Amino acid sequence: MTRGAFIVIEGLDRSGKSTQAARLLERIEAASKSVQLLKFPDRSTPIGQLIDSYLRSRSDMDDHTIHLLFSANRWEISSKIKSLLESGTTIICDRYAFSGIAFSASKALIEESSPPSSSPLTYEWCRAPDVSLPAPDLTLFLDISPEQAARQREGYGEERYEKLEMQARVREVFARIGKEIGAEGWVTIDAGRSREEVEKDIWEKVSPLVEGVNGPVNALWN
Ligand code: Z5A
Ligand code: MG
Repeated sequence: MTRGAFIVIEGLDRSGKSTQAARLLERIEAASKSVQLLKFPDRSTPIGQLIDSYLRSRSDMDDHTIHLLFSANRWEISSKIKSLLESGTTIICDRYAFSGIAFSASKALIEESSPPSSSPLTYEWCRAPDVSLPAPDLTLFLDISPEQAARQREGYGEERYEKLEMQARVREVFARIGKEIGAEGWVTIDAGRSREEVEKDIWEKVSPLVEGVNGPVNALWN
């Protein structure tokens, strides 16, 4: 018995994740396969609304608290993810736990973290709440330099973390995560090119998984 594939799209801000997630959804639907698009943060839930308010700088929160809320926002949907995969549905997920680590762990090295945290968030601390979530079968990391994203992509700079220094640090933490996951589960895509070129590379990696994946849904970092 095969199950659906769990495909995550990660990347820096404005790297084109949502654009590519929508295109991938269309492609898989066109192949008459069962597929669902998810996005984190999911701003529609009560936890997601707290996160939304924080990201828009309408409220402030301790760095640990907001980190745990991002994780809780994934846990509240984790059993749905597992049952969709087991019922044969492919999931495309626009950001996941890797964003959680990359953004929170980067704050420790950025002086402007607000309000200043008495105990800085380490990489290991940031990873812990997401251990045992459903593990992606493939993560596509859309890579673009923060400078190019800021210069060329609309909407940059509207939310809390969209500052060059922070984004450069986030890119480094993502690189560390990619190394730990390994080449089989983590693919870096050059997102500084046209939408069509990026889409072509993504499809090359995803199309073999769309027919289904063997074996149970793995647990993240277990
Ligand atoms: N965050 C966190 O801290 N902890 C967590 O656990 C999670 C997230 C899950 C909000 O995320 C913030 O939450 C984010 C991380 C943090 N930090 N910040 N800042 P979000 O996913 O809700 O953010 P968003 O508002 O959707 O922005 P985004 O994801 O960064 O954008 P994107 O999806 O990567 O890009 P896009 O919307 O597809 O494209 C941006 C623009 O560029 C748009 O006008 C496109 O038409 C254009 N575009 C796209 N592709 C191209 C190409 N190839 N060429 C030219 N133009 C393009
Ligand atoms: Mg997006």
